[in-house]
Formats: sequence, structure tokens, C-alpha cells
Amino acid sequence: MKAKTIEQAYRLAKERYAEFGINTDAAMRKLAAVPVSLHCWQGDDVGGFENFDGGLSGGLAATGNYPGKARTPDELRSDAEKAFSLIPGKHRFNLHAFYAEFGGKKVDRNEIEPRHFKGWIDWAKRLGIGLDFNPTCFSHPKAADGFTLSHPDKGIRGFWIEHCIACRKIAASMGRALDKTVVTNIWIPDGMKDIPADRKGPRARLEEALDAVLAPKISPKLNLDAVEGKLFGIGCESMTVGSHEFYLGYAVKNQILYTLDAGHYHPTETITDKISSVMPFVPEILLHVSRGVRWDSDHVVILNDDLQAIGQELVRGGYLPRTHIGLDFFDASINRIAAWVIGTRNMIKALLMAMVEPYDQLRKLELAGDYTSRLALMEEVKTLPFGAVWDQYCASKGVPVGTGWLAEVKAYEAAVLSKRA
Ligand code: RNT
Ligand code: ZN
Repeated sequence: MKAKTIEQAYRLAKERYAEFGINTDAAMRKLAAVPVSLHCWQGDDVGGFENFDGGLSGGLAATGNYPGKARTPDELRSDAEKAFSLIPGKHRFNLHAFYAEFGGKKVDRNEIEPRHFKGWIDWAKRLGIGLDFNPTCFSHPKAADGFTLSHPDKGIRGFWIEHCIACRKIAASMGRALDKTVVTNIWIPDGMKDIPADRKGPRARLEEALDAVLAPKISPKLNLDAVEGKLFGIGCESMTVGSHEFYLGYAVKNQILYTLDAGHYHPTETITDKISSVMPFVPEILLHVSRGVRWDSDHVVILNDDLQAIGQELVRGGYLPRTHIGLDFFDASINRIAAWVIGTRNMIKALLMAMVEPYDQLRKLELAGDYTSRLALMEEVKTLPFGAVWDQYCASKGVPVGTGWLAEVKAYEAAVLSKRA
């Protein structure tokens, strides 16, 4: 698109929004300060770099065999950098523990140290971005029977406790090195395929294990802890130990972060209504913005009603300062860099849409009981010239406008990805 066209369209859009009392320039400034954490695992189908032979477990599945997935940390960093260059604004990168670099040695999960992430920290420093972190409690022989922190065997439980503590310490060292707080998110796959006899025991063990994991005190300036619940996973259909009620209770009691993954609820349930419901009771939240489709909780994020509603809740409620926005999807059937770019640009778009919404007017109408006008205005807003504001935002941040980014991804695919065996 021509620079002049973008500018002219924006000028008209700006006037149109001004009629509703909206300052689009101010909205774009506000948007630029909101980071989104790109999840490393979209780049290699949740593979990691450890080479345990078991493959992906924990009820996770990345389907598809699109060529060119990252096979090494350097490839993953290069791919992520390509994605960052096509996304407006300054963002973050979210690592899982099994993306450590051991220099050919075998290091088990309970022995990982900050030095195994030096490559990632140096890279993040160079890009000027923050990192986030996750213990990897799956794809490992000691997670093969589907239990980790709630395992009935004390030794295995202890192993995963050590792993999670090691992760919190690594996160703290990342936070210190980058001078940017890291969020460490604990998700475990523990659960039962068939109807359990004992639901109480595993949850009691999980609570005790989490207490042990969180026992070492770490400055909240360096690391924040989050817990992520789930309804079910493949092979874990009848009971998930870390259910929502369990973790919400745990997060409230211990004043840690609660993670809302958009794909972790019943199919007709969204996280929209949950944000304002949990915010009074937890210090901050972490979002795993995702898209559930039937059994899968991890399709690439699109600009659908659910995503727009998440953006609206965060902006309307003034929750952005207490929200860490992370993404969580993995699609191996399309170009993986494109998946990152599409999902992240959509997340940012949804935030901008919410920032140019005439929320004050909507709320006034609502308080006055004029639901007729509220509905009329909500519908009108849907066809305001938002695209022109978004295009202007991309142009102002020096990234391709429209689908201009796609040509760059295709060129990178031809030059780099297609050369990967
Ligand atoms: C799994 C959780 C979890 C994972 C990542 C890889 O259902 O959503 O967040 O997707 O940790
Ligand atoms: Zn998640």
C-alpha cells in the first residue's frame, strides 16, 4: 500500500473516531507500551532441544508437517527474530525449560541452571526484549505415566519440585540480567484418563508440592509465579488435578498470578467474563491467548469475537498494568513464522480496537438504563474505519502494512526454511 494512501485513510478515520470522542493518536501511543509474549514453542511444534526420545507428551499434540521447523536454538532465534520484525511494537519471548542449551552434554531437568540459558539471555539483551519462562513437566520419562507434581511416588514428585525450583531461579537470573521481570508459569499435565477413585489425594499432593516449589523467596522484581489450570487433555479426560477451581483457590490464597488460557474451558465457555471475576482477588494475571476448536485448545489466534472481547475487558477494566499477555498455540500445518505473526498481530489488533472504542459513552448509556442505545452504538462501532488506524499503527512502527508481511515470510521460507531437511 502507498504511504500516501495509508496517511489519507488514517486522516479520515481519525476524524470519524473523533466524532465519538476518541483520540486515535493517543490510543496508538498507549498500545505501543503493551508487550505480548511470543511463545517459543510455536517455532518447533513444542519439541524443545533435549532429544529425549519419547516425543511430545502431557496430552499436547502439534498436528501437521509443514516443512522448515526450527531444529536448533539458533534456528529458533532466527525465526523468532523474523517474526518480531513483522510485528509492530516491542514484545517478549516465552521460553520453556526444555529449550535449554547444554552444549552436547546431557543435563536432566532437575539440574538445569541459568548458564544453560545464556544464549537466550544474550539474544534477548541484543533485541532489548524481556523473557518469560515455564517449567517443562512433560515430554520426559519421569512424566510418562501422566503425573508430575502430584505423583504418588515421593521421589518423582521431588524430582519435579526440584525442576520447578530450578526454573524459578533461572527466571530470576533472566530477570536480573535483562532488568525486566520474568513470569514463570507452572502448568502440569497431571490427571486421569478414566474416572478416579481418589480426587482428594492428588490435589493434596499438588498443593504440598506447590508450597515446596514456592518456598524459596524470590524478589517479585525478578520473577512472578503463575499457575495454569485446565479442563482436560488427551489421555486425561476424566480429571485434571490442576483444575481451575484448584488453582484459583491456590493463587488467591498465596497471592500469586492466575493464568487464564482461552482454550482450557468447556467449548462454549470463554475467558472474557473471568478476567473481571478474578482480578479483585489475585495480584495479577497471565493470559494464554489461544483458540480452542473442538478437542484442540491451541489453534492460531484469529480476530474473532472471543479475542475482541478479551481486548475489551483488559482495556475497559483498566487491567493492562496487572495483565501479562502471553500467546499459546501451535500449528504445524502452516508456516510457523506466519502463525506467530498472524496470532500476535491479531492480539495487538484486538487491543487497539478496544482502545478506540467509545467505552465512556457505552457505559453512560448502560448506567442510564438505555440498553437500546447501547446496542445501537455497539453495532455502529463495528463498522468504523478501524483498518485505517491499524494500518497507520503498523506503518508508524516500521512494519509491513496489510499482508505485506507475507511476502517477507515467503522469501524467508525460500531462502532459509526450505533448506532445512
Ligand atoms: C497446556 C498448557 C500449556 C502449554 C505450554 C506448552 O495445555 O496450555 O500452557 O500449552 O506450556
Ligand atoms: Zn496454556
